[in-house]
Amino acid sequence: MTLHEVADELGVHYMTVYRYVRLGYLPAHKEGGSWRVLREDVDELRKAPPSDARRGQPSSPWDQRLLQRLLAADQSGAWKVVEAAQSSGMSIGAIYREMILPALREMGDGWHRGEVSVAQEHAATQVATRIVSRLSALGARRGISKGVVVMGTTATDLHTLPVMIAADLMRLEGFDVLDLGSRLPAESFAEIAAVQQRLVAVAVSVTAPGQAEEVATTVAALRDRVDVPIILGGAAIDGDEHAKLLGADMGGPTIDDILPKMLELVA
Ligand code: B12
Repeated sequence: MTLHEVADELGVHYMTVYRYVRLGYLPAHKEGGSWRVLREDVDELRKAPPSDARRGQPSSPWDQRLLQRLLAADQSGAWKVVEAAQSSGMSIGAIYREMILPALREMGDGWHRGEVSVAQEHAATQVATRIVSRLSALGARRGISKGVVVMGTTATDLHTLPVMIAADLMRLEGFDVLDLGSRLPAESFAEIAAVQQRLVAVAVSVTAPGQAEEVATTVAALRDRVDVPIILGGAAIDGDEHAKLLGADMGGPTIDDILPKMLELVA
């Protein structure tokens, strides 16, 4: 259905329907440059209109609304959901933790179950990357730096987005992060870490499974060149013990497992 048809059917103004779409609680996709909505989604909305939707305020969970926009590869709609969350008072840290991370994880689960195609996942990841870049600029923090953290992946891990997000969450706590992205050879990783002033830790992001050997090589190369804690983290790291087995000083799957320890390091 077009947005005009939806508006007629629901008895609301076209702009109201447009806002429903933009704010993420009426799923829509583009056909030939204009929005199309599935009848069943309109029926869903009619069955359970969010009470505050009528006042123009979004009420469906933010992560779900963001996920819908990501899956529709709708960059401006996705950013509008983020802006709406921000104007409702959500902090940048909360936008990462309560919207972006759950939306990406759910998208990954959908892909794993075969419900989200590879192309859809790639397009959604591109939109998410752009959203994170914009959000990152908004989150720039002033004040005294807690020191430098050099962060990247192994030479075999393609997951750049987790590095970007984890780097931003560290920056929000006052660390200066040198973000090396993904697939940097271990020697280059160690070389750049070794010349940092005020280096307080090196963070290796490990998301792709099956990289034990590559992780151990990266940690060993870093050990040769720096004497600060080496931290492993990401979806492929089970916890502190796992990180230590791979030769690191500490680790955990999420940044929040590690941030308190990092803050202790520099206290
Ligand atoms: C986008 C994506 C991709 C993109 C990455 C593009 C990019 N620019 O990043 C592409 C298509 C390349 C990709 C490829 C693959 N992927 Co992928 N991918 C994803 C997806 C959907 C989102 C990733 C993301 O950004 N997540 C959001 C992150 C930020 O969530 P998070 O990990 O919970 O976040 C925390 C950690 O990352 C942590 N963190 C990150 N770095 C560090 C460092 C330190 C020191 C610390 C402490 C913490 C930390 O901080 C975050 C905040 O707390 C996930 C789904 C998911 N559940 O995440 C799958 C996922 C990560 N991929 C997965 C897999 C299996 C693959 C492939 C092997 C698939 C394949 N068969 O080819 C390949 C691996 C390729 C390779 N060699 O790297 C699995 C990994 C499973 C696992 N580790 O056990 C997941 C979980 C999907 C799934 N449910 O199966 N993928």
